[in-house]
Amino acid sequence: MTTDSKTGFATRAIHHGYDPLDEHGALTPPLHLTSTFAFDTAEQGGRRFAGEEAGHIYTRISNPTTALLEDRMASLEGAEAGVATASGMGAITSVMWTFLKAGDEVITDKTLYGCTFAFMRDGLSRFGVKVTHVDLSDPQALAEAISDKTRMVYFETPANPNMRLVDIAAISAIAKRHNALSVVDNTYATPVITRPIEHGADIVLHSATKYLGGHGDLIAGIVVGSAEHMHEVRMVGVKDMTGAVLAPFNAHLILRGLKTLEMRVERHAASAAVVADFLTTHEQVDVVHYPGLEGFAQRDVAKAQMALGGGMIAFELKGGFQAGINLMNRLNLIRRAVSLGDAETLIQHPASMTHSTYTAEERHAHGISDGLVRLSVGLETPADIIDDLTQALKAPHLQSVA
Ligand code: 4LM
Repeated sequence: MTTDSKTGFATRAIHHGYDPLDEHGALTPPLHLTSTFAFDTAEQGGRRFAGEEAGHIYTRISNPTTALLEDRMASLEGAEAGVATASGMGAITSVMWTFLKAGDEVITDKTLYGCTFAFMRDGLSRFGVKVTHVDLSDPQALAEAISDKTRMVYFETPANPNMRLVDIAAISAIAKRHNALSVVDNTYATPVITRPIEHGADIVLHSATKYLGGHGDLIAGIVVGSAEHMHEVRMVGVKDMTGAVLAPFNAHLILRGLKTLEMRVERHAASAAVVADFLTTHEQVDVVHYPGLEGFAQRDVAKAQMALGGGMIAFELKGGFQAGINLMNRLNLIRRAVSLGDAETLIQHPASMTHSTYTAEERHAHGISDGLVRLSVGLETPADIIDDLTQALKAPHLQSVA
């Protein structure tokens, strides 16, 4: 179906880029499980390689099932084009290896997902790219740090795991004035809540493993942006530098996930709002970081760029680190697992799990406290999630920990 920007988000998530009548009436888009594509003639193969004729060549470059996902995600993010990748890390590294070279600088926020942080510290730096961490919740700090060498400004909002927000419009405007690309990891918010390109960002990427897939059954990533940038990411970052191409089967599963993205994210956010309210009033809880709370430190930024508070909550217990561990061990319904955005509510401890790639000193310097516990609120009945937290927080050993 041909859709435009006036067509509703959910309608585009279900129909954009596909007409069943083109495929024998098949309501569900076909899954093209093929690694290569036969050419009519040798000359045609030559023309496709030369870029003189459109058409698929080899699935590491493009595939019809994956292309539909790329078009649909571009539509949902308000971008011209997209490139799907084998993982969120594949999306991040493909973008970096496409646009950065030795001598360039990346300015990034202080808080990043653990493996993104490790890639920048141990990967990019080995190849002569300078990585500078700046507190991007303060646009003035970027204005002071940015220079002619800055090729890219990279951030997550909300940031994993502490929920700090970055004002996309303010940061992208400063990047643009210095000819630097602004790249936003929109995994936590999803385009249901925030569409960074509408706020001036150049490139948006996701771990599609999370809300986009939505069912905890695959690993994937996606990048969207201008057609020109995406052509470069495809032909340099994915095809040659990382080879991090998405399997068509996983593209098919993500297309299925996208059909319910809007309603899932709305439900995740509605439940998270109730759970966050519960946590703020609980006597064992010291601090709750959730953008939907009136008392959230960056509530003005949340209101300007987030349609909903999202499904992720970070909190700390009065008993600190050990109380958080004890709470996790007492839970029955809520699963102790990394990842996020699944139907199941998941809890994890960033300092010992997703962010153990930081040293203790780095976590301290980058605002990731040891006592922080992260909750990905799932799609279960909210009262059951709260009941599980209530019984676990009642445990006597939690109360006795000082
Ligand atoms: C986690 N996160 O936090 P792949 N960007 C963000 C992420 O949270 C992640 C990635 C990229 C978690 C994984 C264990 C904001 C991952 C990387 O895992 O490569 O799809 O995405 O629990």
